[in-house]
Amino acid sequence: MLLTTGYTMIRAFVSGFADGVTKAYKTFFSNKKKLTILGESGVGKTTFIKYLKGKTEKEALETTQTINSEKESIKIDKVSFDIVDMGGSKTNYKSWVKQVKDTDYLLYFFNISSIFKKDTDYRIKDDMKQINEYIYNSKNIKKVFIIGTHCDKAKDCDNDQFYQKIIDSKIYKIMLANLGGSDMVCTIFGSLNSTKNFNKISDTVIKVINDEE
Ligand SMILES: Nc1nc2c(ncn2[C@@H]2O[C@H](COP(=O)(O)OP(=O)(O)OP(=O)(O)O)[C@@H](O)[C@H]2O)c(=O)[nH]1
Ligand SMILES: [Mg+2]
Repeated sequence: MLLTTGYTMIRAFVSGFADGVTKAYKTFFSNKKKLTILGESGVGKTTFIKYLKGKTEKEALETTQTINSEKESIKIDKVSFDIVDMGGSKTNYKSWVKQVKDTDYLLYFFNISSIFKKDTDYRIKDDMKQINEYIYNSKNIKKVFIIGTHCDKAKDCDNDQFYQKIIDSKIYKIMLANLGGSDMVCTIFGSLNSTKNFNKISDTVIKVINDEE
C-alpha cells in the first residue's frame, strides 16, 4: 500500500488488507448503501459487479455491453445494498447525473491505457464536465473512488514509477479536481482479469467505506 499526502493512493495489487477483510465485509453490508459505477464503455464496470455477485472468473470476464443501466440489490450475509451499473455510452449522461445526485459512494472507472495514449483522454474530460458540479453540490456523497483498471495489460505494472506517472499526469489531476479533490477521492489501480485481482480492489473499496461509516 502506498499512501501519499495530498491524496490517497492505494495500490490494490499490493496486498495489505487480508486481515480483517471478513469483518470489513460484514460491517460494510450491514447497512443498505447506494453505490454508483460510472466510466466509459469497456472499462470493467459490469465485470466488477459480476465478481461482486459471486460469478466465476469466466462468467465475470464475458463481455456484456450495458445499454442503459442495471440496478442490483446484492445480498451478502443477509444484508442487501443497491449498486447501479451505468452504461458507458455518452447517451447515458442524463442518467449519470441523476445517479450522481442520489448516491452515497461513486466509483469512477477508467482504463489506465487511456492516460498514456495521445488524444484518448478526451472522453474522461467530457465525463468530468458532466458530473463535477453534481459531486460538489451533492449532500449524499461520502467518498469517490477513482479506479484504474487493466493494469495487467501494462508492461510496467509492477513498477511504482509507472503509477507515479499516472498520478503526475494532467488527466489524473483533472479527474482528482473534478471528482471532489484529495479529501474526497481514493484512487486504486488494479486489474479485473482474475478473481484474485478483483478481490484486491474490492477489499480496498470496502475497507475505505467501512472507515467512512
Ligand atoms: N485484461 C483485463 N480485462 C478487463 C479488465 N476489466 C475489464 N476487462 C474486460 O473488458 C471487457 C469489458 O468489460 P465490461 O465490464 O463489460 O465493461 P463496462 O465498463 O461494463 O462497459 P459498458 O457496459 O459498455 O459501459 C470485458 O471483456 C472484461 O472481461 C481488466 O482489468 N483487465
Ligand atoms: Mg457494462
